[in-house]
Amino acid sequence: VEALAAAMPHNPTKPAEHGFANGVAPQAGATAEPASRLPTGSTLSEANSNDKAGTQAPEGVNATIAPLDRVRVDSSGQMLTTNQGVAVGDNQNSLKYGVRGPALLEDFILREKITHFDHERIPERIVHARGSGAHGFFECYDALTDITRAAPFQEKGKVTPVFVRFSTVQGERGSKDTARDVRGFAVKFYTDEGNWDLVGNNIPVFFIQDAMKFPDLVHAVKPEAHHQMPQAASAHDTFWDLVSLMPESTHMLMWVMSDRAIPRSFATMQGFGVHTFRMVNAQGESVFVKFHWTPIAGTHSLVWDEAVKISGADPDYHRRDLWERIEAGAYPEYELGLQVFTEEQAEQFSFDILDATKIIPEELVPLRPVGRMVLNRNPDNFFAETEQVAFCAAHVVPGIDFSNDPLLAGRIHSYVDTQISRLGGPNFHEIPINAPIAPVHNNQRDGLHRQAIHRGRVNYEPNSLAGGCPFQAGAAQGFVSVPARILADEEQGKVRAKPEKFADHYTQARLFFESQSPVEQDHIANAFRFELSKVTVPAIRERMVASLRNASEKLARKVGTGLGIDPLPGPLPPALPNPVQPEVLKSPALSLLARPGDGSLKGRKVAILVAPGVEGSSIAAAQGALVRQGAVARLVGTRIGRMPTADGDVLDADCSLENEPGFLFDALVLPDGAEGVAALAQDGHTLEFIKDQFRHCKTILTIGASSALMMRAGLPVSMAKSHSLGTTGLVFADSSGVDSALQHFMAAMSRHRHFGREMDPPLL
Ligand code: HDE
Repeated sequence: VEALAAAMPHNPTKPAEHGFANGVAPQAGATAEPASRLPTGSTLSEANSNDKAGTQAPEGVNATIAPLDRVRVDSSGQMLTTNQGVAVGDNQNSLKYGVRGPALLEDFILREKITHFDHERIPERIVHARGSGAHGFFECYDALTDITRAAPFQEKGKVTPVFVRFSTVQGERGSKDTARDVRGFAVKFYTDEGNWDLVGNNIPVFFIQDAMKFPDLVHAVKPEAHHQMPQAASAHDTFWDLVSLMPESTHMLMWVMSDRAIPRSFATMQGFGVHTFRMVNAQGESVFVKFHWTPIAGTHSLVWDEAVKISGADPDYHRRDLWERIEAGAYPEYELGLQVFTEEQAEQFSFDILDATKIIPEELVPLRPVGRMVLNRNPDNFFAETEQVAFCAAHVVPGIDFSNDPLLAGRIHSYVDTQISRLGGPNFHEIPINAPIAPVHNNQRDGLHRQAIHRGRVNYEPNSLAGGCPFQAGAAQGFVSVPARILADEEQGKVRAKPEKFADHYTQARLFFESQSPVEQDHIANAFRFELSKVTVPAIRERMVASLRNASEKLARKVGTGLGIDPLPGPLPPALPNPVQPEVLKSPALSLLARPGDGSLKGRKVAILVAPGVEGSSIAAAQGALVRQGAVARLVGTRIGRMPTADGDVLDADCSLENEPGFLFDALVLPDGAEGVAALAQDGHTLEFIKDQFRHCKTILTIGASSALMMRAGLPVSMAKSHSLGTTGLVFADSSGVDSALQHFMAAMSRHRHFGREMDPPLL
């Protein structure tokens, strides 16, 4: 404490607060030096060069650590106290008049404890309630000063700390992670010129074109108003009623019915800013941009049957995956890419760039990679960080600006508004996770829970009594809006209407569907079938199929057949019968398969089944090889604990067939050893385990005696054996050939799934 007091002369208990480095207060009336709280030189050491950008943050380190240290609490070795710092002598018994007598009102210790407890919950977010967060950093590949003066892009290798929150949209705070849903992908950049929030999703388009419809959309997709069901699911009447009446949602429906809506991991999904934004350079020149995050691990998703099962066995599946990847050093990493285009280009496009239901195909405007983001640190406290973080689409910094997208306009209003009630007043920007690294000085004062103690009598501007401080930054440093022209709209005056191209609801829905691989198309059709089969009103199902006919006859027919709708209803009359010819009819970049990633096994989970009497040496070889590749290889036993192997060793199973079922793993190793295999065959969980792995098209290595397990599970072993090793994702080995089989197994694993095995309905 003494050392701290010496370093922080002004207020030893609240150092470095509210923008003054080292806690030193300004002299009354003087101009405060704007102090950056970033570590000296926000560009990290060139000594850590890598082939991408020349710089890399040291593992496990990022620049938000130091600023948040001032509020971190570590109670180890400390005495228990009240919130007033009074030591508590007895934390077990309330104060009573005699051991059997009444509790006394004067027990301020009990009352403080219970009162605090009574208020420990805050309202959950109205959407995106379920979320998981991580700290990290963004590193710029090259200076982007030609197009923007935004702080993170000013220097090659510049590092900006970030906090990211991933979320589902529909479900409540405690709902399952693997619901079919859009995922939020919200990034807070703590730039040295203020906070910039890129509050995006894992899907680049949205259901609606205008903020006016957002409350209706959310009401319709949330659990139904009368009985609050279903939780975290869009498969119900009110959602499909609304969207079938709102064809502008068709493109988005294609994405949410695709496997994008059931990602394997937050580390394997893309992120998008969705709206068109602007970037502005120091000369005030602006270009339009779309923001894309691309996962280095590739885009990978679950299959529906797997997602449903996971939601029962591990509702925290994505949260756990994110946490464990970071703890294990398999840091999720994403590349930021920009689609940059001019207003003149935008005017020529067949679609309107202000319409959030449209993408710009990458074949039309290619992605320009500009930096990478690494998530390398788990939060210390879920509530303080992940729950209290407040993102806002309006938080931009000089160099970033908005377009006139009417959906974005509504968002610019909504976030702070909702946070005022969720976080209990207008001062939530002072909560540590929300506080910018850049200093904050203004005359906004007071309000609930104000933390800053502003000095002096001046709380207005202009003033002479405080030397005019805080003073306006002016155009050179301050935020200046782009003086955008509004094209040809001057004569229209105020209208409640949309541009004509907004009415083309189907061209890009078709583009998306046509750009998918056959497997992905099947999954989209199956998802429509599943969701609509849960709709109880036949007219809603039929209207949806009628609408789909405008996007794809093939899809509509498949969905109709799956729902027993025969003959198909006539197509819904489109709002724009003759839309402009699109530039691109097929965009391979829209397929999940287009981004297989680096093929790394880092963070992938492999089950090695064990029972007393399995052969130990091949298991050790498999575990060692997988761990060396960064995979998580777990011994899944008929029970947990130690068990002898056939070759005189001892294995320690850290999970069991019962507590970690097969669908929680990315791949499977089945052991050799007659006695152990016989024990596994006795347990019905083993066969379920294998069937799920097979059904979900995962890679399976079968060693020696375990072939019997495959037969017993009813798998077409002879078919698989006749294929060359690995092409079906089923690899067989006898104990002598384990090493080469392992190489095939790991190569097959890097392809994630083997959809050639998929059957609808499944034969097993
Ligand atoms: Fe949001 N959205 N949104 N949204 N949104 C919220 O803000 C809203 C939209 C997104 O992890 C809310 O603090 C409106 C698009 C994410 O904390 C709320 C409209 C996109 C998150 C809100 C949209 C998003 C939110 C709820 C239509 C992708 C979670 C709690 C005009 C670009 C952030 C909160 C987090 C959260 C409003 C549409 C992304 C109510 C009015 C499009 C990732 O303010």
